[in-house]
Amino acid sequence: MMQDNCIFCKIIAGDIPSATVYEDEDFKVIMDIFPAARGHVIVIPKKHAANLYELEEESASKALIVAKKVAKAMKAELGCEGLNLLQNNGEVAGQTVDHFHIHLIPRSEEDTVNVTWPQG
Ligand code: D5M
Repeated sequence: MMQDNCIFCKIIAGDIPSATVYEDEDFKVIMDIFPAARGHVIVIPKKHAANLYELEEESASKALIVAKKVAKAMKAELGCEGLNLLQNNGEVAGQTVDHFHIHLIPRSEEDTVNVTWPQG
């Protein structure tokens, strides 16, 4: 279940510390160490899957349920006006940690987050 040399597996095992904001049997939500905005967190399934392609369907659906639960709490606590969900797959897409995760990035009028999308 745990993948050798996977930093998120080590966090889930408690071998590396993290600032946990939510945890249940299958998921852990932690503060991102390189936040794009104040309150940026990542939703991590406890069972290792490198990316969306490898993720089991049950984990995929639960990941969004957890993301929604945390998003609502973030809106209430941080008072953010909006939120980006970001999920990278593969180095070319910006994935740096090969353990599936969803970024939740709170947004406000004042922030300077640079979320770029391909322009048509
Ligand atoms: O996002 C990987 C994210 O994982 C990136 O925003 C930094 C974050 N990260 C890396 N190591 C840690 C630790 N130890 N704690 C918390 N957050 C961490 P990606 O979509 O793969 O680029």
